[in-house]
Amino acid sequence: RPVSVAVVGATGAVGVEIRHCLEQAGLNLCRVRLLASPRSAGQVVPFAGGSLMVEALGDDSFQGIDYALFSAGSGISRDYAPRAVAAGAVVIDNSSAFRMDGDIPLVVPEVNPDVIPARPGIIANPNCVAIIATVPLAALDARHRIRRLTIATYQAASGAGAAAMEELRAATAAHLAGDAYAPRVLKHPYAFNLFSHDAAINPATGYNGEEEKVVEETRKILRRPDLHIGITCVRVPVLRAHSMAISVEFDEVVEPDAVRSILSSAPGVRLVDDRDGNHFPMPNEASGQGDVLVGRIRRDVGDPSGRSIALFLAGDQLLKGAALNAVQILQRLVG
Ligand code: A2P
Ligand code: 11C
Repeated sequence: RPVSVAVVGATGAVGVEIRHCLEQAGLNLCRVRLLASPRSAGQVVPFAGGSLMVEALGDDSFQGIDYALFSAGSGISRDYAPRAVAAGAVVIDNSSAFRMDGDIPLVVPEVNPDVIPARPGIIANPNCVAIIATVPLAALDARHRIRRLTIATYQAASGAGAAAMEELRAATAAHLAGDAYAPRVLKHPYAFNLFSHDAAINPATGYNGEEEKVVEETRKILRRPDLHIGITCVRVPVLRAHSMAISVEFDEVVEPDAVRSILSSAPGVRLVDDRDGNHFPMPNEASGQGDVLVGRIRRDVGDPSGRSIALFLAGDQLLKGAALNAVQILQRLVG
């Protein structure tokens, strides 16, 4: 049957991509409501060959809506997702508001679609790093149990929103012109620089909020609450794809060729592992792609036990890391 969908945060970096993914998802849509702040109300945007007007989010936004996709930050999700559910909608929430609640499913469709209940209320879309990492890691863990992960991220501006992407463009243009640029969105100079992720540091542990989310969410998605994960998250001057170096320690010695073979048929993964051409995953090639690019598969010789494999991967933060994953969840729900 035709379904009605609302997009909350429809003008944001992720919201724009949700619109594009909805256009391409092959769903039978009878109604699409685009919701944002009052600042954007009245804006007309193209959609599926026609146009739609952005409306201000309000109490009556969810009447007659079957599915509501939220991407306007945790505060808006906390306030409005329960109201959307009360109005009869199923919520797919891209914020971190509900992800670690025990009764809220945290879903990557290639990894754990079975946790979607028959009658869902809120379904959480995971953190972008957790999604991009778990797509290949789940395929490996299913064949050879993973014991420990050591992750270094190279995160794009898009994870901090449309304004941060604009800041990267503006700061780079100013730098090239020899002009001064005072950072407005992110704290540090962004052009030709990189810095520790902008989430606040937990003074007790020294880990920042992004690192903590990735650890907790990866354990929940993989159903491995015991998994040891060390992580350092860094923001790099890339527009929209996150990259990661991951060392995967298995319970047993696993050959790099076995890892390559598993990943070559893993859903949502594309191998980019050309040693002769020195061609491996890059954020510019991951941008606009639904698949996670994985390569540089080799033994991690830093682990003398021989049980560790090193990987490098890149995935589009706005697509698989956010909008596409949310729309893929919607496709599963609609069936
Ligand atoms: P708006 O564009 O009207 O500010 P991003 O993560 O790229 O910064 O996007 C955030 C999204 O959340 C935008 O669509 C933004 O709308 C929306 N948003 C921000 N504040 C509110 C609010 N108070 N009510 C509804 N939507 C909001
Ligand atoms: C980033 N991953 O790249 C963050 C943004 O948990 O949804 C998204 C934060 C989240 O900065």
